[in-house]
Amino acid sequence: MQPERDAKDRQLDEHRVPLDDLNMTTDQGTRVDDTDNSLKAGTRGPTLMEDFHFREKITRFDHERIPERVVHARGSGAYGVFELYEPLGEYTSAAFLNDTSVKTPTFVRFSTVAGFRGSADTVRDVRGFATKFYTTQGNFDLVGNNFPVFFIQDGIKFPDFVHAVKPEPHNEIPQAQSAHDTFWDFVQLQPESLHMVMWLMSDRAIPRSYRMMQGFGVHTFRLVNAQGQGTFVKWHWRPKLGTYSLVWDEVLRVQGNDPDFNRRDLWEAIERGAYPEYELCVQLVPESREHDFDFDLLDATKIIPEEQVPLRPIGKMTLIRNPQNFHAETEQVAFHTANLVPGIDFTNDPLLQARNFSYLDTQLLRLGGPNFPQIPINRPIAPVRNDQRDGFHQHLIHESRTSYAPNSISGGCPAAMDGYRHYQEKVEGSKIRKRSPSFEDHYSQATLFWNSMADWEKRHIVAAFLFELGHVERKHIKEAMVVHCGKIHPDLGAAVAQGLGLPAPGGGQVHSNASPALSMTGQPRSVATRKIAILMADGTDAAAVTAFRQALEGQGAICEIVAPHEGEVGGLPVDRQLSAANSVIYDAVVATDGGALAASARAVFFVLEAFRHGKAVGAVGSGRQLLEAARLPNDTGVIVGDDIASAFAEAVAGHRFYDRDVSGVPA
Ligand code: HDD
Repeated sequence: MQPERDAKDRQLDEHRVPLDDLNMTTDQGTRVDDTDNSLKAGTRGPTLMEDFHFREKITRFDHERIPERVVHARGSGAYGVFELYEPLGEYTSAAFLNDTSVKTPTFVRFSTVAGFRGSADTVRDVRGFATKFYTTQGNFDLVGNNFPVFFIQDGIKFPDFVHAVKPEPHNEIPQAQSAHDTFWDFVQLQPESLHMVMWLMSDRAIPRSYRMMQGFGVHTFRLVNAQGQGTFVKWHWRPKLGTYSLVWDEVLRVQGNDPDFNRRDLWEAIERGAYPEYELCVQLVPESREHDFDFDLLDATKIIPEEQVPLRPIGKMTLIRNPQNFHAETEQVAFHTANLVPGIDFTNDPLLQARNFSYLDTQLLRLGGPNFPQIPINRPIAPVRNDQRDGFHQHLIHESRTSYAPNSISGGCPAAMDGYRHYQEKVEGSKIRKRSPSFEDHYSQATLFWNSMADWEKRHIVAAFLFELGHVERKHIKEAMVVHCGKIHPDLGAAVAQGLGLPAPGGGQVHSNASPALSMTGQPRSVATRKIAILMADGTDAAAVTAFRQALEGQGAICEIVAPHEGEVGGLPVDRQLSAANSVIYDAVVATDGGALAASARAVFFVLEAFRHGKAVGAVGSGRQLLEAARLPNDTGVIVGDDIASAFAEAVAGHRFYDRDVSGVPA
């Protein structure tokens, strides 16, 4: 079913250019007669200056690029709609958080952080999760990430951090990687980043899909009710499909097989009508409890464990529409942490305070001047009236004879009244360049994260440290990191030291607290939208394949027939030929033919690789011969038989079998 059209969608109609006129024109609307030959003095003569069409065409081409975002350059966008579950008037006066009948249009941009615009999607990195709510009171931007903490505590360190993680300055290597000296040099000298680094080394940094990752506002913000009372709030997005990740070895291979893996996944899901859903949850902390924690609420390197302050679901966002033009919408969207509506305010988190400067500043450069809020994707659905004027690319014709306040000529309009009121927080202090002592503990929550991980998650974290530090050239950086790891947990320190061939760090005392909510175990399970490769060949029993396929597709899975050639096999259309397919772009694989495929090294590799990455591997009918040819151990998640559809679906819904021993699997 097509989602309803909302106010933002209708507003964009005035800017859309349909392909309803087949005649080409210049930018001035003059019909073009020939766009293949420049105007020349004779067929072999020089091009003439007066060829205005040639000059316009080339000039426009020369100016097509705008600066990519200095961070989060690679991203994908989608339109959505936010629906509130229950009015929150007790905490906030924000209209869109008070009226459950209102459907608020949104635009979301997911992104990686470090890579350039053309880098691969599946890299070890933080993912941006930025949401623009087009509310009736103006735009509210929730510019978050898929980790709940950040690398630094004070925004003045942001250029240092970004310079360290970006490619190194002398040779611009490596692209979209933290596995290099300058990043780890920064980390070893700036231990406030360690908690975030634990998230970065975990599988959270390699999400299976933008549809299967959480989002966090990170900072403590403030809700303010109609009486002017404040409540601290942390924002969380929780994907309905659960939070799932790829495995590292797979990530490396997806980069080559489909660098657009996450982007394509989001696009295709929305095109297919499998609209991604995220629940918006809040952690609410009364102001009276501000100092009740063993960390500072203003410190963005800390979470409030869910066990201490539970998550309260307040609404749901559904992504319902793909953009129509990447540049116009996804590239030109401009987020800003200071785009707020009445009822939502900041705290003094020094990272947030810095962001409130940086985002406006960066858009001025990136989008070429102060009128970027008039770009269609950025326009609020609320009316815009003020005395701000002129500048490059002004699109509006202000009819008013005045552009100042107060005025008597325009009846005093536009008048500033009944608008956004900043929370009246009492502040006092001496001007000082110093952090609060309450920001000093950099290890406790890194330890909390480690303690909360399942065994497989711990193994992956250790492997990630070893991969990353294995790419570091300078020994003193590795040594320092081993010491930090030991302070986070002696087990982590010992494992990393062992892999790096360094002495185990001295064991310190660490706490044993855990926050089970931090582990990715126990996620909602569903086979819906999971992609399954059905390996088939000429001669496969098509009826069995069709029955299997229908059973899986009936539950929302996406099945693709992969066969040695295009066209048809057994009367069924082939989706991909084997030489153009790879197991890493699927969630699971089922073999349905034994003969031809068992003799194909590529098919054998296909199932071995899927097995190695912990995926469900099935065999129907003679398909078991392929599994035998691959010498697959009879392990968990390997499902063989003639009626395996429901057992296989159950295995796929469980995502991965992380406890398989794959050390001897040659793929
Ligand atoms: Fe930032 C982009 C998220 C700290 C400065 N940031 C950007 C985007 C996201 C975040 C999701 C991409 C928005 C989009 O899709 O267009 N940033 C965060 C989070 C942070 C954070 C969750 C910490 C909690 N950022 C941060 C700091 C600064 C910036 C401390 C500077 C002091 N961020 C920027 C920026 C960017 C940006 C330079 C680049 C492009 C843009 O803003 O629009 O201004």
